[in-house]
Amino acid sequence: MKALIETRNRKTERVFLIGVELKSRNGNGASHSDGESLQELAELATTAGAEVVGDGVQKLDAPSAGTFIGKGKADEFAEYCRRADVDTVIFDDELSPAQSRNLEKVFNCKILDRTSLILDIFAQRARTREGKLQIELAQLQHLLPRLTRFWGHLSRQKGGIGMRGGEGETQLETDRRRVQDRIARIIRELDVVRRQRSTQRQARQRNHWALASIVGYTNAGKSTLLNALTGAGVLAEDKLFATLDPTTRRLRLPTNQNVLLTDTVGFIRKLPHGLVEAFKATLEEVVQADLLLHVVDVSHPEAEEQIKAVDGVLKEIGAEGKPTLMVFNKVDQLNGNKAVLPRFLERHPDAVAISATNGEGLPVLMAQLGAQLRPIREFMELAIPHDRPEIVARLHDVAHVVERRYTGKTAKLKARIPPHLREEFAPYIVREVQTS
Ligand SMILES: Nc1nc2c(ncn2[C@@H]2O[C@H](COP(=O)(O)OP(=O)(O)OP(=O)(O)O)[C@@H](O)[C@H]2O)c(=O)[nH]1
Ligand SMILES: [Mg+2]
Repeated sequence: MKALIETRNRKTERVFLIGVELKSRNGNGASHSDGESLQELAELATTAGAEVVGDGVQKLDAPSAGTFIGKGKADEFAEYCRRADVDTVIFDDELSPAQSRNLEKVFNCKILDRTSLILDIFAQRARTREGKLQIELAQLQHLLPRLTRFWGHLSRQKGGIGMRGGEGETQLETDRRRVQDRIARIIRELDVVRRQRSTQRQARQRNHWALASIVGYTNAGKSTLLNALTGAGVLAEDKLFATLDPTTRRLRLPTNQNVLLTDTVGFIRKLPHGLVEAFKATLEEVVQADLLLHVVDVSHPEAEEQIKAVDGVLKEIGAEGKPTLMVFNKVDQLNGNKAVLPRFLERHPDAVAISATNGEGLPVLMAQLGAQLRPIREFMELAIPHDRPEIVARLHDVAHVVERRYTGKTAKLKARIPPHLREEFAPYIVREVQTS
């Protein structure tokens, strides 16, 4: 699919960024300033290959239904953009299809929102078959209701205002149907790819090794940490969303415990819902993990907001409440700001402070990992009466069952139960078994 931000053009696309400061948003305790959010939008735009030539913020009670920002403000920004020779205007929030269309008329240039920008970056980054399919699906689903706007572009590019109208409408219907067909085909292909990956995962689980997933805000240092711990050689760079596809490596702790560590896609504020949906399968690694390592860039001024954003996405994918080890990364960058770390540690007393680049704190991190994984290594032997099939079913849902025997007075099962669910099965546990 064609990138929304044109990077192959002779000249770099010149973009102008627009954010709104909603009184309601700031009133309910959300403390992030929109200056910071626009700063992040600028990083996203640069990552996508654009040149940011300016930005503007409007304070509003509520977004306007027609043009998102006020009409007067829109005219003012449009005038600036004309003079600054801006190609594309990017809004920090998701616009409705109607708002994009109206704004396009006011600005007379391409209008994108935060969602399309993030989708565009993902599209540029996707490497694996599954990653590419997932992102194309999210893009097409975002595009479908906005297709008129794109059609408008096409006709203008061909120089024909008169080309809209009857012929255009037919074209649009054809385009819509093509997009819908493509969506259906991608869903079928994804299904095949995913079944293969699930087979691989089952093969891994037969090793009985504990699974830990590295999660965190984009650019927090997740890949750098996986590399430091396992020498995985995953690409780590100072860019947003450097990683899209999960990588799993075995880590052997000094205590000889084995753990499978997975590094995966980073999260961000206002992550498009469609994208989370599309990536749910990739993020299954996270949902199935026994333990999460939540990596935080503590040297970032918005670190606390980023933690909340990550928690929000974890909840959205159904991974809330999992045992989590907080990892405060980039402590080497705190030199000028000694008060930051104690403040964070006060709020998250079990966190480990590390630097993934210079290795500081890694031995402590590994010791913590070992301690948190110890109970996960243990298999429980359970005896469940035959008249309680719902308990057996529940066990298969939430635990990792490795042996079952249904003969005799009770069903005998051997399973690894996540520590936070152990209480529930306590009445049926007859014995703990150690494995390594
Ligand atoms: N100073 C310092 N920089 C670090 C540290 N850890 C990672 N970085 C840098 O932070 C940037 C991002 O690191 P990555 O490991 O790619 O981050 P990530 O969380 O995998 O990011 P995405 O895959 O993009 O979500 C890179 O430039 C790293 O070199 C650290 O402990 N200290
Ligand atoms: Mg990464």
